[in-house]
Order: sequence, then C-alpha cells, then structure tokens
Amino acid sequence: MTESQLDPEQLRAVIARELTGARQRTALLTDSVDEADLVRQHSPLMSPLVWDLAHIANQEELWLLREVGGRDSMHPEIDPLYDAFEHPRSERPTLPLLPPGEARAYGHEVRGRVLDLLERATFTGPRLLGHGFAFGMIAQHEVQHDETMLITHQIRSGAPVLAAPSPGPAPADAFRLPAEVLVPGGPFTMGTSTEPWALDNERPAHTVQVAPFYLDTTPVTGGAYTEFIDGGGYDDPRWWTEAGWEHRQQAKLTAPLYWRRDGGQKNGQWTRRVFGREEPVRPDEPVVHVSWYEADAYARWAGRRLPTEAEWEKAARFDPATGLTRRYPWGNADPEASLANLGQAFLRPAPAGSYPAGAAPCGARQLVGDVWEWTSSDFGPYPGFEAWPYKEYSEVFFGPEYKVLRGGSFAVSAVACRGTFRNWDYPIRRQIFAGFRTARSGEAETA
Ligand code: AVJ
Ligand code: FE
Repeated sequence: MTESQLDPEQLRAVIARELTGARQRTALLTDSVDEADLVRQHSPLMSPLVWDLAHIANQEELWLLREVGGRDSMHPEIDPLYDAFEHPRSERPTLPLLPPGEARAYGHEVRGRVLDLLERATFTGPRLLGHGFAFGMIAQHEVQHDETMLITHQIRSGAPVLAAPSPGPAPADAFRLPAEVLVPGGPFTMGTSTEPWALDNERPAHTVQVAPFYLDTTPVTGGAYTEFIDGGGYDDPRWWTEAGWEHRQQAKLTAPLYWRRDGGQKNGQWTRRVFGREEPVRPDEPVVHVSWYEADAYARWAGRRLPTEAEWEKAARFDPATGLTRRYPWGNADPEASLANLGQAFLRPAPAGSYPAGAAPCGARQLVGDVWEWTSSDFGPYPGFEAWPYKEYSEVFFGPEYKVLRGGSFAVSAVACRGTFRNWDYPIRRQIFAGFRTARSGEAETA
C-alpha cells in the first residue's frame, strides 16, 4: 500500500504510526546510555548522541512547524548549532549544545505540536503537504539518524547496552542456492515518479539499458572474505585501484573494521566486536564494515567486479515476466519481518540465503535489508533531477567523490527503505553497516 492510495484519515494514521515508531527507536538508542555517554564524542566521524537527539527535533520543527505550519522558530539561538552544514561532526562536541534533559524536552515539545498540526492537516495545497510528504520526510529523517546513532553505539567502547535476538539459521535451501543469478539484458525503468515519500535523488523514473549480467545470489560472507584475507588479498596491489592501494597502505588495513585475530596469533580465529561483545566471525553471515576500496579489491581478486547502481536496481526491481519494475524485490507489498532484515530487530545481518520470501525475480536474496551494498557507481543525479525540498539533502553531495550504496541494512527502518532508495558515502568509510556483492558481465544475447 503506498501513501498515494490512502484517504486522509488513513494517511494521518500511517504518519502518526511512523513518527511514533521513529521516536521509540530514538528513545531506545538514547535512554540506554548514561548522560556522560550521551555528550561524549565516541569518534570524530560521529556527533555526540545528544547532538543527534536535538537535531532530530530541530529538523522536525523547521520542516513541520515552520515550513508547513507557518510558525516562528521556537529557539532561534540554537538553530545554527543543529544545522549540519554549519558545523562538521568533529566540531560538534565543542558547541554549547542542549544538555540531554533539555534536548529531550525540546523533542517532546516539538512532537506535541506536530501531532496537533497533523490532526488538522488536509494534505492538499502546498506541494510539501501532498500525500503527507513533509511528515514522511521527517519520519525518514529521524530513522536515518537512528541508524547513525546505532553506528555510534557500535563504535563506543564500554559495557554493552543494546541486546537483540539473533536471526535464525539460514533455511535449508540456502545451501543449494547457485552462487550467482542471471539478470537479463534490455531496458528497465529505474527510479520513481510515483512513490509519494521518495526523496529527490530517487526521482524521476527513467529508462536505462542494462546489458545481461550475473550477480551473486547473496552478499559476500565473512567466510568468503576470510579467504581473501588469508589469500594475501590485502598485500597484493594487483587487486586494488591506485587510490585504494594508497589508502590501504596509509590506513594499514588488514581486515574489516572491528575484526581481529584471536590472541593476535597469525593463524588464530578471527573475532569481531559487535555492539560491545567480542565474538567469532560467523562464516555464513554477510561481511559488514568494509570500505568501497576493500569491496572493490575483493571483487577483482574473485575475478569479478562490483555491480553498477543500475544493475543493482534492475536485479532488485525488474520482473521479466511482466517487463515491469516493482517497488521491492518481492513485489509491491510493504516490507515485513518475513521479507527482509530491517529496523534493528536484530543487531546483525542474517545468514546468507535467508529470507527466501524476499527474493527478487532473478533469484537474488537479501537485496533489501541485512547490509548496505556498495555499487561501482558515483553518486549523481538522474536525468531530470530537481532538488526538492532542499539542496542539502543530496544535490550538494553529487560527484565522483561519493559512491552509491543500495538496499539498506539491518539498521534501516522500513519507512526509509525502498527499492529506489539511494545512500552514498566516501570510498574509505567503513563504520557504516556496509557489505557488498559481486557481479560479472554476461554474454551478449544473439538473436
Ligand atoms: C543519506 C545517510 C547519507 O546521514 O548524511 C540525515 C542522511 N541527511 N540528515 C546522512 C541525512 C540529513 C544522510 N545519508
Ligand atoms: Fe540530519
């Protein structure tokens, strides 16, 4: 059910549910640590959690109370503190930020007024209100910061504070899956002009030609990645791009972030730290916390390459039986627990081959959820792109310095998850919940 098929009362209920769900997740992430932990900067790459907390409230106030509701700023003096473009993350701990209690109170007050506004909203008139877009954008913004805060939780040292069950074992058929699947060549419709809450960079829908290619059925696993490490992959410049090799040398990369060898021994067991707990690397789980450079090197070592963004989306959305592009790998239905690992239900990706009900028509599994997947593509606008409602969401990031990630991770909430959703980051970044799968070009079809 997309937001465009709802009457105003149904839409109001969906918005209230999404805003409330986002706030529950925010509360879980910020109530689980003490005040000192909230104001501490756990890494120069991340804001203190208390900054995210007030920034969520400030964006909600800016877009819903001021832009939509026509109100004045509640606290003009703090607005610049929570503008992501005024202060880089590394600087944020030095700012006179609202202390935790005040940040929570601010969020609570904004939310109360937003729910009042929602009661009266008609979803007509200004473009921002159509299909409740501004509300949807703000729910998505909050859960995006929930993922950011979960990254901070993974970085932080100290006793574990988050707990979640582990996903079950992969279904028996996972062991019989072919290593790769064929995606047929030809045109398909990429992006969207109809998904009401899609963000500007996902628009508009446009036709793209994709040559036939093979794609890994599942994301690359920790076990496969260990073979790359043990096979000397980090020590052989043949597998790396020039920039990648330079970075590997300078950053002294030897394994994914958070991995280490048990007892520091050469042939010891690989372990990794997961939200404060050290555990053996699980060979059947998608590898996570690798940079684009590492993913790209692995692919070359394996005699393959990363998929382009268009290839990824065609694999995930194109249905050869109808020639239509669908919302998700499994069809047009919204995500739910049996289809994909989303929403921080587990604090880890599920074993490779899980979620058979969520498979794409080509047979690939786990394209949505589990781990963000690096693609070979730079982040750029689709033909006909229009920045809306603000340039700082995506337009200012377009360019070759950012690589696109697709599919969402276990830390993405369903409201911010679509077959068209685009994420981006620098190729050196690995604190994000990123993995990858590999591809190879198929034979051109002869008539
Ligand atoms: C889409 C994840 C790259 O975190 O920088 C949050 C999302 N934009 N607030 C980011 C976002 C503004 C964005 N990413
Ligand atoms: Fe933000």
